[in-house]
Amino acid sequence: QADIKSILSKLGIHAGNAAFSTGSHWGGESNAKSLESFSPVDGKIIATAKMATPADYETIIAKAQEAFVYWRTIPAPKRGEIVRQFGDALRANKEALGSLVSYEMGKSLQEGFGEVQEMIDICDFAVGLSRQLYGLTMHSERPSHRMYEQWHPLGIVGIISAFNFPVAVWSWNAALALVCGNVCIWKPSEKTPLTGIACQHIITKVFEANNIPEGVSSLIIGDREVGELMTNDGRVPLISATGSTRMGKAVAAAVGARLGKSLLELGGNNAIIISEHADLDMSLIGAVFGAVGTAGQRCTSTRRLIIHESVYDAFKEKLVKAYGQIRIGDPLDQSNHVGPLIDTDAVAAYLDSIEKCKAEGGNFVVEGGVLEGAAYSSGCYVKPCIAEVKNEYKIVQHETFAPILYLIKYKTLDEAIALQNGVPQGLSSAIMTLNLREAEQFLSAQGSDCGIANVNIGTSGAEIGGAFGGEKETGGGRESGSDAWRAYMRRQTNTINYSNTLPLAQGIKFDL
Ligand code: UN1
Repeated sequence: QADIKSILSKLGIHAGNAAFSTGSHWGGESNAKSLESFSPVDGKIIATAKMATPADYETIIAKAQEAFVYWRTIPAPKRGEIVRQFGDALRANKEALGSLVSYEMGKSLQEGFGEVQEMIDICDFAVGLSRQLYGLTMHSERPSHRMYEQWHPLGIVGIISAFNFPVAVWSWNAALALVCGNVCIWKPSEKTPLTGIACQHIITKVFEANNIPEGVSSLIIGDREVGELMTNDGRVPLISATGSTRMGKAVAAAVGARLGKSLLELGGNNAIIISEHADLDMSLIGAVFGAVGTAGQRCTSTRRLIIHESVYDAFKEKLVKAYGQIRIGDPLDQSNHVGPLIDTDAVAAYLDSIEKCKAEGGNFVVEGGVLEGAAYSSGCYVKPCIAEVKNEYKIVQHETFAPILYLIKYKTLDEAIALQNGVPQGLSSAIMTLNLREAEQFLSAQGSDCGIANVNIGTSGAEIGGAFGGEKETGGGRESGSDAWRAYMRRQTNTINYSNTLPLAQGIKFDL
């Protein structure tokens, strides 16, 4: 507890925190509603924050609009330099911020540090990118004409993030959006406001040291109402939202109704195919980390294992044995593998899914349940469990954000790929095989329909260098690496005539 206190004070978290920040300025109406942040680790209230009101929202938008007029004129490599300094500030705060992520969200300390590492990595990526916002040049069909395209910033980018990666997902969006010349408004999950406040303190110090005016990167604390103000607001050209498919559909409808842009990272229902040609020891690590890591609360968590009939029993036995070794408990204790679920609502959803699975005929080979006793007093610690199921069960088609792993048997690779694709979601997928033909078929156009498809790696733990996101109900957005930056910019096609006549395209004659 003493440790937590010093971490909180290092990161600028007080007992009561302001509702918003446009940079150095923190504000909010004093009579506004409060939001309490509970730690699922011990069930204690860590601190409270005020919730932003519609008037606060207007203050933030006004500052952001003003800041954009300034920020878009700063050369991209100079914006990159600010993001470079932000990366350094994260390096200096890695331990404190990673620990707070672990305490407020409940993931293991290793994963808390890993999350901050993803932030540092995306900053490095964005610094390089700030000199590589390339457009194409084209040859004009008309003489003495030149055509090219350039990429301009959009304006205000609204970022709505989820509790499970409370800080990294913001940074993937913010680091790219900022080097692209946008300003950002971030609404963190109401389950993890404090890690958001901590990040805002860290980035603000960097802006202050560089005399950057208010409003380039703002934070707004609130619930769905604040989110709706953003999604309905024509002054926010891009909304990047991470969360459930249900939330994503509401965001897409609101943003679509005003023909704005949305970038959606929604649910996954990720499977690993374990072929008869798999290295089973390696497969075991990928499958177990994928299923129980972050207590099954990653959008990339492994939810289904599609196992060849010839290795099914052997692999099941290995899994059951491995699940027997998993240590569940305080995530700040590095000897534990699995921490708590985010809250007791998540525990109720986990229990409900187990019941539904049983009702549909699921056979549990590792039983679930809620852990009891002094060490688990928050009521959020659950046992990772495993059930043998059919892919078509309703519950198997649904993403439950908890460590429930489904086993499905297959005979042919075509059948395995059809099972893997046979869900509404399309985020991450993997095959474990040492057979080249199988691997290539899985990666081909007849293979996985997901945004991420891996060979001999599990479904979770993607590196920031690739484009991250998925198809179907996952929402179609791509964040972080590759050319994901384009989503944060508008493309402008430019044609320049340096001749002394004005020929029309398509050979049209128009003489005056
Ligand atoms: C998420 O769960 O929202 O690929 C993001 C991974 C992490 C990111 C997960 N790098 O598992």
